[in-house]
Amino acid sequence: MDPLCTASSGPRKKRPRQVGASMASPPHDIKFQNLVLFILEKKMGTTRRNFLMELARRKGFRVENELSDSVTHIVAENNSGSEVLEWLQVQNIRASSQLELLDVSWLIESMGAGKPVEITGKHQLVVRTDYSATPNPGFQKISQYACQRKTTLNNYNHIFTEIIEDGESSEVKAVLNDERYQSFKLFTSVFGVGLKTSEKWFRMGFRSLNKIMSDKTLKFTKMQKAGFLYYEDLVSCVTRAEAEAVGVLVKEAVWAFLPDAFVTMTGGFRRGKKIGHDVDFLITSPGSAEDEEQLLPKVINFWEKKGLLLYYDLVESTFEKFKLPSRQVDTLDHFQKCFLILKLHHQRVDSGKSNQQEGKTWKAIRVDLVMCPYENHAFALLGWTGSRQFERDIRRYATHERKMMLDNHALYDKTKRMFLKAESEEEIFAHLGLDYIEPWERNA
Ligand code: DCT
Ligand code: MG
Ligand code: MG
Repeated sequence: MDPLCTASSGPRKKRPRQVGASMASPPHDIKFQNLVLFILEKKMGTTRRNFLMELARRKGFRVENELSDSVTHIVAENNSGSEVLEWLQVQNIRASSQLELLDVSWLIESMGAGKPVEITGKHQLVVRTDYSATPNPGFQKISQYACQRKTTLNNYNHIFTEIIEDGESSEVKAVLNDERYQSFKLFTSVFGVGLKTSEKWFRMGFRSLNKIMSDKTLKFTKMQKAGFLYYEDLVSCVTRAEAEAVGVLVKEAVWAFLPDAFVTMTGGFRRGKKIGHDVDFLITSPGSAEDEEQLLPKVINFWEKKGLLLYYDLVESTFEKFKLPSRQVDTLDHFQKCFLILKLHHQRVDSGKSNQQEGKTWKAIRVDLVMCPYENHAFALLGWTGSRQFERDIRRYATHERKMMLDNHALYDKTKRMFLKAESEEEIFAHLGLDYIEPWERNA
């Protein structure tokens, strides 16, 4: 049994019965095996800590009495991240960079939800990055920002996504079995179907894609029609070999019209992922603005003539040169872009083996092309490399730690009241006073 309230509080003499009662309570089943919590008593007090520990355990969380190596999340109240780190230092505990420092609001929300809620910036405790003030040189500071951490693909701390992808936790299994969740997952797996449409179909009583597809009363967008038509191909992930083959197609088409253009594979594949849901490319050219504007329409036309174009949506640029970067961390950029489905013919080596449909010699692949002005290419590259979490964090970092504004187009220094130019991602990191993080270390 896991005895409660013994770590730092010591036995309470005044109300022994209350403590004794909780100590005698039966052990609770741990529902979230990959999460090990430690609740900090400092500034919270013994009574509240005991109460929260007991409640969290009842809700299926594993809560340790003492801080150990196995702890993954420290929960504190009225403490900043820096204060928690100082406390750890005094205890002579070396914090691993994987440890999450969270405000008690995260625990309370999680208990309310009956499962660990997604950790967002509002839950994460702020650590001031004043390295000079660190008395213990061996002590490793943890940053709440992914742009100050190196997150490779084999990183161990993907607690939530691990749990979710492998479906190992019983709580997650319950969620996964939920009818509404199942339907939303199924419906949104169709290209062009978002939460709003899923909600509508669910409320109309639909539970399967076949029923939806064969319903005569429903109207589908062009995007959804393509989504249904190429459904099997699009839900099966794009492999790196396929991504490289698409890269050859993209370069061939782009260089036919703009031989000096730079074509870079971005997104998950640039971060070293072996599979993806699409293949993303950034295109830029030092040439004229007119050439730039005409390129994507020409490329589309080129593929259409070759019979490779299954679907496209060309979004025209709304980019304005001296517009301040957006304050929102999740906002979309203004570059010209094209969302496509391309027909990728199977390479000779694997023909016949990987495709299920008899006689089909190609696979439909989702491709994103982004065209940016040459002087913005470093910002666009940083933005389109992701991960989304990394992008959010680096923007938050720029805003809160540097009084700067960063988005996919530019970096603006609010103190100096000027745009900071960059030719490369390294220069953007340098402007932000950050150590450079390689693309394959941005898998936050
Ligand atoms: N991005 C962006 N603006 C958008 C869409 C995406 O800045 N409108 C950024 C965020 C990550 C990157 O571009 C690539 O996006 P995705 O292709 O959606 O994600 P991914 O990381 O490549 O993952 P996947 O392998 O599933 O495609
Ligand atoms: Mg992608
Ligand atoms: Mg994409």
